[in-house]
Amino acid sequence: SVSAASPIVVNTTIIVPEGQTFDGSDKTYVANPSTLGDGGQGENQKPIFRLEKNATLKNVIIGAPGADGVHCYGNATISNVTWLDVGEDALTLKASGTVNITGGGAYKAYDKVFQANASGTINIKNFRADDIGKLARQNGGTTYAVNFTLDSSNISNVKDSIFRTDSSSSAAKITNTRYHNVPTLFKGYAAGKTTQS
Ligand code: DGU
Ligand code: CA
Ligand code: CA
Ligand code: CA
Repeated sequence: SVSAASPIVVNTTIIVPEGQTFDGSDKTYVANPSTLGDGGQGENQKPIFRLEKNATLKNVIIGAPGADGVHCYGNATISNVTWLDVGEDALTLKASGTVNITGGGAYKAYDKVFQANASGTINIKNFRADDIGKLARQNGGTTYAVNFTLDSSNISNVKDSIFRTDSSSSAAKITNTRYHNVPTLFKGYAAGKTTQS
């Protein structure tokens, strides 16, 4: 009989240096819960991957526990990355930049999938998400500008909203996307700052 390959247990955060690419070849990576975090809602868990500016992460499956997922310090390219069971959150923008997320998906996120803790842009395209709290959230109470876009995606079973901010200068745009059981697309945005088509 055949069996699935064992996941790769990550004991210390994998750092992708500035400008470099990490290609996971569709292998599954999980956190060591005793060193990175158990993937529950406790804060201050460590990421499985840390991307320095202009790094690329591609063809990676993140299993459980997902700990604090992926941290991006500036511009990043995220291509065909799937979070099977999002941990505390899936990906955080930690320093200003543009993150382009294409393909892949995120499942079982108790709260947030993508978290913006710095100003910038997060573009999400050809993405699948199911059983999540929010697709993306600008850090609560912050007033810098974050632009979120979502295109050609399929989002289902959302508890709160697709995009959420507390900043009157932030904007969000959704195009060509299917939803099922999504109560609210945009939460907290100023008038004129959202578009959907
Ligand atoms: O609003 O706890 O941003 O996970 C406060 C939240 C926030 C965390 C954090 C994170 O600080 O969710 O990156
Ligand atoms: Ca959090
Ligand atoms: Ca989860
Ligand atoms: Ca987090």
